[in-house]
Amino acid sequence: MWRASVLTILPDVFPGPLGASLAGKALTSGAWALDVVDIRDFATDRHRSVDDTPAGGGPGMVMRPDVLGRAIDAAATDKRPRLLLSPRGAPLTQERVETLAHGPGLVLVCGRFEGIDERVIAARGLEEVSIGDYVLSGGEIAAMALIDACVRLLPGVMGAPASSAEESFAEGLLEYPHYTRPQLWEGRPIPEVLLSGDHAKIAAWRRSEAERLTRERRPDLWASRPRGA
Ligand code: JD8
Repeated sequence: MWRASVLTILPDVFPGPLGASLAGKALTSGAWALDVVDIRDFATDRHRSVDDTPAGGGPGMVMRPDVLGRAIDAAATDKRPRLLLSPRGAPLTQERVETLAHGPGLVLVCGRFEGIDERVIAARGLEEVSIGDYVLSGGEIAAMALIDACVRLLPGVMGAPASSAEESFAEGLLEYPHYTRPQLWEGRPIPEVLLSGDHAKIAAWRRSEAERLTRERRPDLWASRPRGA
């Protein structure tokens, strides 16, 4: 079974939103598993310390390599990828998410404070990944985002298995606009083509809207969208 092991000093925040909706039902029904490891359980002093002052001085605190190393050794004896959520990591992509969802699962290390001791990254073979160019206060929310992105791709988790291949993102496009009833809301109608019953025409309209939105909002995605071989 696909398994995410999350190492954190905030174990109470999990499963959080991963316990709700389709991911939550799939968790309850055993389609995937979540282990939450409290890093503090691997501290050895009376105060259960996980952090210490930065070598060389400077602000904040740094997570200790000895405590984190023991937590990783206890959580991960298998060959799952070990990722460290970090703002300096490689940007996470849908392509990477698909690769990770096809594998055995993940070991995710969530840092806090100023970050973690550099030596533990090398010694435990952690690969740094980032969920985007903005600064969070720790890795937990990033870990949840990554797990959510993977779990929704697992067989039997999403409602409609056909829809992921069709998703605009797979084609390097943003989503087309969606509408539902009422047909007229606050003076705004649903585009007439969507009420026509002409499925070829609807598909063509959606495609052209997805392309227009991608050109306008994400010229970077538009320039590098996948083209048929
Ligand atoms: C983990 C500590 C905060 C980071 C000083 C205080 C991911 N895309 C992302 N943005 N931010 C994170 C992230 C931030 C984290 C930690 C992930 C652990 N912080 C630190 C360095 C600068 N602040 C992230 N994935």
